[in-house]
Amino acid sequence: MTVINLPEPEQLAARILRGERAAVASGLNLLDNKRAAARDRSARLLASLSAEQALPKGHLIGVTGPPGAGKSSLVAAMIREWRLAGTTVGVLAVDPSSRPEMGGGALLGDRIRIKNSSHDEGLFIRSLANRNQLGGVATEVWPMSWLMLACFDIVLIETVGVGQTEIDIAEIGDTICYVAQPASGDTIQYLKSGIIEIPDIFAVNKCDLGAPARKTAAEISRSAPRQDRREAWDYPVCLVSATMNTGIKAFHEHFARHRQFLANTGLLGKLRSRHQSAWVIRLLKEEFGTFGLELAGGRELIGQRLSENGVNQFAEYEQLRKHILSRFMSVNPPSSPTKRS
Ligand SMILES: Nc1nc2c(ncn2[C@@H]2O[C@H](COP(=O)(O)OP(=O)(O)OP(=O)(O)O)[C@@H](O)[C@H]2O)c(=O)[nH]1
Ligand SMILES: [Mg+2]
Repeated sequence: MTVINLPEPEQLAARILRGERAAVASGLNLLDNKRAAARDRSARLLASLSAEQALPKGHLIGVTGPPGAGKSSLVAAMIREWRLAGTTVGVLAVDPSSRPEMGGGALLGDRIRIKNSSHDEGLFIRSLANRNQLGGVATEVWPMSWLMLACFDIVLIETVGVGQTEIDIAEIGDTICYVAQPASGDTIQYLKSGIIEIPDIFAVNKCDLGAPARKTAAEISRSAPRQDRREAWDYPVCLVSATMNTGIKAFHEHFARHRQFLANTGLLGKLRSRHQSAWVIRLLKEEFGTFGLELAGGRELIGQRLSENGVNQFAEYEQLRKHILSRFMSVNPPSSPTKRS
């Protein structure tokens, strides 16, 4: 029998914080490991990472939009800008839709395209293709993003916008960008739905197509939330072309501007705290249902607790989980199974 010497999660955390790519990869594998034996190690890794960084300085960006809008091409163009400026970037490419015709190929293709700027220590890409969306992408993507935030300046999550995913991504990212394409039915649908409220930055890609792109941008500008909806943020709608590299610089600068806006207004801390409560609640609900959530004190109390300064969300989650389990055991101890009627 081979004995594999796994690194202690605390040591792994230290290496991740030093920016070691191999450690980032092992850490993500550990978080992705659903076996019971990995649970405790994952929890220790996350607890020790967030003990070091209560509010990671990095910028967590979500990019979403309909299939084929050019998200991956645009992400690749943005990465070039960031890397030129010496900014390090981690990417999580998520395709929760399990589109059978794609077979994960779309993301692999994306990886190759992004690889243009690879062999680069400052860029790390992890693909999460064909996920079972049970519980939503947010449950697994949040801890992974948190891990990557420990060592990259920018962590970018790319998802395909299919309704629920947009809502999920809004519960993760500091800044959300929606990529539209000219004259697309998806974009019209999007404009009609309530989720137009979600993004902070809009891009209409493929502006090399001319008039249809300008028309779509005008439609989005008309539908985008007004300035006063979220403090003083002005919701830019950018005409860009990822393949022609048009408008990328101006588009790309809005991300740093939004990050600055969040920091200046104090929204960043609030947003992260809201996102961490959403994650804990979502996970507990997925595992134990509404009854379990109530046993842990209910949404409101959990939210309050997690918004307190210095609370380690991952440790808190583990504690709440243990608490619920012990309550379940006392309600229904294993030695006296209830009879089925
Ligand atoms: N004309 C034009 N085509 C573009 C532009 N950007 C991307 N494309 C093309 O649009 C197609 C889709 O681009 P992707 O970057 O794969 O789009 P995506 O949104 O990531 O697609 P999925 O991952 O499948 O949802 C490709 O054939 C690109 O070459 C652009 O600026 N102009
Ligand atoms: Mg893509």
